[in-house]
Amino acid sequence: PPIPLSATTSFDFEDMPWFPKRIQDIDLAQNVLRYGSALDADHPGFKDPIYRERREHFARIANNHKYGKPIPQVQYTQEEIKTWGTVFRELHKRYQKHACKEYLENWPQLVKYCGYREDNIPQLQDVNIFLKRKTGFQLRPVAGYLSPRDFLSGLAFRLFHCTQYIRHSSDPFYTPEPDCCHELLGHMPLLANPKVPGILYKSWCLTNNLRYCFGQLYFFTIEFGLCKQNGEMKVYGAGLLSSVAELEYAISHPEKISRFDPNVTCKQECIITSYQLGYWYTDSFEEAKEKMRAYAEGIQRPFGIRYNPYTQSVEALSNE
Ligand code: NLE
Ligand code: FE2
Repeated sequence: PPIPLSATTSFDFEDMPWFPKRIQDIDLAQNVLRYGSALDADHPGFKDPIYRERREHFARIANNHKYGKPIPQVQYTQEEIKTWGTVFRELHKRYQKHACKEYLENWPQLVKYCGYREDNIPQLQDVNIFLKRKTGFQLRPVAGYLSPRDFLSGLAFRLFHCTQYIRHSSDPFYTPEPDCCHELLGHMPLLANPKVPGILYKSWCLTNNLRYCFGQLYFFTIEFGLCKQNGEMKVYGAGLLSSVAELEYAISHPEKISRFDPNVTCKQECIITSYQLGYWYTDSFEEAKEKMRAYAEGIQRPFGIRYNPYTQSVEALSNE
């Protein structure tokens, strides 16, 4: 079994590209890839100066955040709450039939403890406190699409990066970026489920040379995955569970849904600005976890790595 590297061994983290070793190092791993505070031209909010200003406000909250500080409360506008309400109502009609059971299980608690309602956008800090207690996950505000590397690094410390702004009101049913509807309705119910985290979230991280592939697998499971339950196809991917339009699209195109196989799936291109070219399913939710575990075990690394939950830091281990 791996043993901690002692001072006498020559292995040195300095030989590796930098990555966070302690939870507070995550403050230094915040490369927002797209949009951020400067929106791209094809974004529905690009021509709306009020929306852009609002996004600046959210970007400031995210950029000023330091690990351990509470996430500031946000006073959402009437228009923002209306957009949320539309998304919430329309998705709700579909969840009973299409969402996997692990997703549905936590709704009553999210309503009770986090203010999940059609007329209220839950506050990230309330969800943060709830999650910490349920599964040990913590949230951190982020200004937009985070680079996969930084996003996966956060997961190593059970830190999930969450956007806090909402999509533009002109298109409530699909947005290319993550937004609070996506985080709160897509991700939180599964992150709050103690049966789920484990391998699906945990060991993405710290596989420096293979992060790219892990990014793809994360994308086609956690973001867009499906699984069978009682013989029926169910959705667990957050990108589908937060988009009325793509959810409808995916479930009405069974020919686009193939059996998940990490070695095949990781070659498929991730599409960020429109629907996916294909989706992947497993025969059960557990099968997705098992396949990921097996895949992660097969990876060759120059050193082993262990997360120390007491110090919330990572330690290198000799592979001998
Ligand atoms: N397309 C999704 C939605 O409209 O909710 C967001 C995807 C974020 C990866
Ligand atoms: Fe997501």
